[in-house]
Amino acid sequence: MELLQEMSELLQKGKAKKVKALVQQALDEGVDPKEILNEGLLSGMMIIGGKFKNNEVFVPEVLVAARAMNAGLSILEPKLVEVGNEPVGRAVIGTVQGDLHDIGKNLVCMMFKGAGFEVCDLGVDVSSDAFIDKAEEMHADVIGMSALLSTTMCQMQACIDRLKERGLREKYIVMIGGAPVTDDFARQIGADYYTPDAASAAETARSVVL
Ligand code: B1M
Repeated sequence: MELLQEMSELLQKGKAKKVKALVQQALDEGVDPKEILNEGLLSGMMIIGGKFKNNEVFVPEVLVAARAMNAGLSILEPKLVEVGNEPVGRAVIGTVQGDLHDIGKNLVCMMFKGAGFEVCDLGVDVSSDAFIDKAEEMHADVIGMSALLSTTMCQMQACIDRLKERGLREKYIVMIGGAPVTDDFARQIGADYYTPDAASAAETARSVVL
């Protein structure tokens, strides 16, 4: 669809306001929000990711594209999320310490909300104790950690170790994800679940708590 192609191209150029306007236009025209997410926003982000890897674009370009992505997501969120009356469970979700990538984590938060969870989004660069303290405070069922860097994945292990030190490991369902994370890694560090994408994370969490 031409509109989604244009959205993807504007996202790659970091045109946040225009991306936002096109997301609104697509919604007004009745385009399925999931189609807007996958074909308008994520497709553009994936192209930028490939160019970043090949040194065709650099951090500033990626940063503005990411801002445009988040701007688009802010319009899309209410359509992707349909909250019921009673939450099915509670989740604290964040990107681990040292890691500033937030797009995947934002999607995970949205999908959890859409699956009926009350979600506390802790943001990025979240320490182990910050995850645990908030989980304790809100009586969470799930601690969800995202990591995008091979150098920050170890923070997931650190959080699990910290849960053990504080005698709280059995109290929480620990879920992990992010581009470098794998099922093997999850098993290795003793996480409960690895899921490859935001939608399956939310589905898994829902099926575990219900
Ligand atoms: Co970064 N970056 N980055 N970056 N960046 C990557 C991750 C990288 C793979 C690019 C590359 O070289 N090919 C590479 C990591 C290499 C590695 O460690 N293996 C990299 C690097 C090296 C860096 C810097 C070190 C660059 C530098 O400064 N020299 C630096 C680190 C900063 C830091 O965090 N301390 C850096 C900085 C940045 C920006 C700030 C410019 C920007 C982030 C802006 C932002 O997030 N607001 C950025 C971006 C945008 C990327 C790429 C291009 C795109 C990431 C993204 O948002 N993808 C990325 C390349 C890539 O991934 N192809 C790259 C879209 C998003 C929807 O996918 O987050 O994977 P993702 O989420 C997916 C799944 O992984 C899953 O669900 C989502 C799909 O539904 N998921 C979960 C995620 N979390 C989950 C949790 C779950 C379950 C599923 O359960 C709880």
